[in-house]
Amino acid sequence: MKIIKAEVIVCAPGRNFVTIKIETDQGIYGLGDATLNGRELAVATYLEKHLIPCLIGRDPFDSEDIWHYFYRGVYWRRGAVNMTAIGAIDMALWDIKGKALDVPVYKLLGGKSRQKLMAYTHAQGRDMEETIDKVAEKVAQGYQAVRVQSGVPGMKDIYGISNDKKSYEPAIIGQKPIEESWNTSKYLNYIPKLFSKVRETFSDDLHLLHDAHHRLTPIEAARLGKELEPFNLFWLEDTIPAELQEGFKLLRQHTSTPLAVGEIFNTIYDCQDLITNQLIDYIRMTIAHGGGITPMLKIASLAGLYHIKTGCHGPSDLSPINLAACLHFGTAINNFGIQEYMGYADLTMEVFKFSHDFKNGFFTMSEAPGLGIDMDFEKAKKHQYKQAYLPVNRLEDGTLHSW
Ligand code: GCO
Ligand code: MG
Repeated sequence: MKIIKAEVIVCAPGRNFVTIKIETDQGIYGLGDATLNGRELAVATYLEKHLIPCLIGRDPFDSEDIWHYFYRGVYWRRGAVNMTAIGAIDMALWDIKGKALDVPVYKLLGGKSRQKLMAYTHAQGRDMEETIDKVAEKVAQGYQAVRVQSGVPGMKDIYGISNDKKSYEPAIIGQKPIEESWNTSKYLNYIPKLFSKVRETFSDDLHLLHDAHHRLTPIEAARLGKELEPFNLFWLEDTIPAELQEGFKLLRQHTSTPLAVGEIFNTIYDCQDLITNQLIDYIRMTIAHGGGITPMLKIASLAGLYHIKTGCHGPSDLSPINLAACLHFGTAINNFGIQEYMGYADLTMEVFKFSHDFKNGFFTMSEAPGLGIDMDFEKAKKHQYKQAYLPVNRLEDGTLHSW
């Protein structure tokens, strides 16, 4: 089998998405998600100008060699743009392999390690009351795991909260990022009170998660982790900036709250020390930004040695193709932990066809060959890309802070 053509589809059904479509001489095509929120065109151009020309003529079954060809072979390594492009190609190759053999991808990765996959969703409110209502809504929908984010008294904009009550979309259309502001002390004073109320309102069995979005110093994160211990979180995510790996040692010594990190990592080298030193409990890298299914299997194997589980990043700013790839991966590996799932806009689901079933907080896999996804290419064309940026974040005195 040979790859004869590949194209990049940039479209915006509900929001911007970048997709690679790889076509073979046997009439089978594969799809891969290449969306890197706010930097979409960099990945699209890298794919079009540099990677696709070298793909033509290759056998899609040689996915391991193709991966190394684009990783080692280009000399320049790592980085979000590079790894997202390689990840999209790898995803599409596994899709082709599954379709060619008429099996779902998970069967090629190790088969069924579980019958269903638990997902967590997001609940967010502007204040404590609204947040509790939102958690109740998600519980009523059957979710057993809910990420809880809330507006903080005395702070105007905050990560994860939608001001217009619609579903949260952090990338704002425009020529420049909008600016948000932040006050760590107000946040740290409020979050334990919020979780105390949430735990008091809901059963002990409800899994609660929280994302600090890289905004704390190690000692601040240690205080938060410690103060949240009585409320028994499933995980506390991205407390300190993820590149500050030394900080995790300090944090880990202070708290038994489980820690999750990795959504901005893109290679095994970003998490190797965190895993081998047992400084985290969940690795949150995702298929699209982590370089594809091929390297993610290796990361899961390394993590498995240390009883660290996966919790793949799965926001609505990655397409349903990435979600499908995460589900195949999560089905096949032993150390699946949980899958993030925020749902998608209706427009998104009109363009992306997704065959896996979701009910009461769990996914079950369809037996469709490949990744079990497809795209309406004609409809996709109707929704044109518009430049959008993630916000930047400043402390109240104007100092630039992590968003
Ligand atoms: C999450 C993430 C997202 C990111 C977003 C950036 O845990 O789902 O933190 O909300 O902010 O994916 O594009
Ligand atoms: Mg996050």
